[in-house]
Amino acid sequence: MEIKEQHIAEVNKGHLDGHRSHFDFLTAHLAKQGKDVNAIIDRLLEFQVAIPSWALGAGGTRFGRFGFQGEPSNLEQKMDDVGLLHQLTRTAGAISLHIPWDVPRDYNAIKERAQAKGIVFDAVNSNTFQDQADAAHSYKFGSLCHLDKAVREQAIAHNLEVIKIGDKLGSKSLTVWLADGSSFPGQHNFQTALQHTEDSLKTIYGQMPGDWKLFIEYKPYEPNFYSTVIQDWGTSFMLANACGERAYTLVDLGHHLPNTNIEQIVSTLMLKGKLGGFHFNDSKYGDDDLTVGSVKPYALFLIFNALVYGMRHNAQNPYPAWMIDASHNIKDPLEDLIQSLEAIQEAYAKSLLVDQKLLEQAQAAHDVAGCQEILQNASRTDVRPLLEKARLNGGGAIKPLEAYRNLNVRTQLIKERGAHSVASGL
Ligand code: RM4
Ligand code: MN
Ligand code: MN
Repeated sequence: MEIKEQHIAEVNKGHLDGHRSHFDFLTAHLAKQGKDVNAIIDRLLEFQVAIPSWALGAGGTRFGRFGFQGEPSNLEQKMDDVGLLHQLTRTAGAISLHIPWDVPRDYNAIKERAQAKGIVFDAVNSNTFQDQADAAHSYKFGSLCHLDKAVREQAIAHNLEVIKIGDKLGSKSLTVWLADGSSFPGQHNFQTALQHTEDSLKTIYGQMPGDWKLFIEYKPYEPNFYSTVIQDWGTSFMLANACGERAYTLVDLGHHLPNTNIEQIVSTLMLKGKLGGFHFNDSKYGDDDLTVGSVKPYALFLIFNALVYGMRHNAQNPYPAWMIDASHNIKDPLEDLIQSLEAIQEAYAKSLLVDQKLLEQAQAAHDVAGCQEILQNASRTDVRPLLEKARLNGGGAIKPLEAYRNLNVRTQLIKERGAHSVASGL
């Protein structure tokens, strides 16, 4: 299915007046504060977030999965879904493939499809947390950390294969998330597990093409419940340093114990030039993979504030690879992704409003209340008219979720794909 430009323009019509009056009001207000609204709108349009290929179907929990009608059942259809998201929001111009869930069959056709939709291939993700039917060895007791060399070699070979696949599509980075760890005390020798992981990652890194980056993701627990080999940013950072210049830490918002100060982690990593990638989601308890901004929008704003500062001041840090990493248990995946994209843009726009000079002055004067005021002034601004304007300029929908519903996208997808299609993924 494709949405015609003219159809988006038609659904936009009903919102144009409202948008204009909100936009003019906000612009006048921000102009008084010396803010360049157009520059913010340009930044918003530049900001593109990758959609992971596994996020287009219904998610699930270990207790079950409730399917969703009209799910994409192959990579082509998943790309079509990302294309629809991008058309409506103008901010989902990339896809991140998970191998072996989404191995392309016809590379040229896939590349052409992506190009036609204005989508690029971002980081590719390896999977050594599930056993594959044709695999000689099991990952039940780990992959890159495994005691048995043959298992480590199989996991290394898989990562190299993933790089090959990504290379054919124009990806330039590999994300490694390991489930490796132990579920019971005494099961692992921590030192051996870490050393094996480091050695395996170095082998992968050593065979990556010269213009590729390696992103090392961390997570404190799950699926293992006693220990995880790469449990925190410090371990990831250490491993990235051990690998080399083009190895980086990847921060996933859900991969922290409750109340962790993620904005501080982001700042530390960017200062050291080691923040390579970022996975968006929200959570209440752990790796809940909820809609971005649905539970802790102020925390998201504070994190964005640190990211924006880093992007401005840390030339030593590469531009991070952004991806949504969420699961949509009981929502239409596309509706959920639209909401996440909106929340990301909102937090980004608000952080662009922070008066960095004033903040610096307030910090120097130890004006603690003043510092908080500056941040809150930005975060309390309703920036949605700026998002709407950015989308309008890019040919997207003023209200993407409403447009998605009014254009009956899901009904159309069900007609095309049927009610019982199932997407690959978790
Ligand atoms: C993990 C992690 C990875 C993602 C898998 C599906 O918890 O967040 O990034 O690839 O889930
Ligand atoms: Mn992740
Ligand atoms: Mn996760």
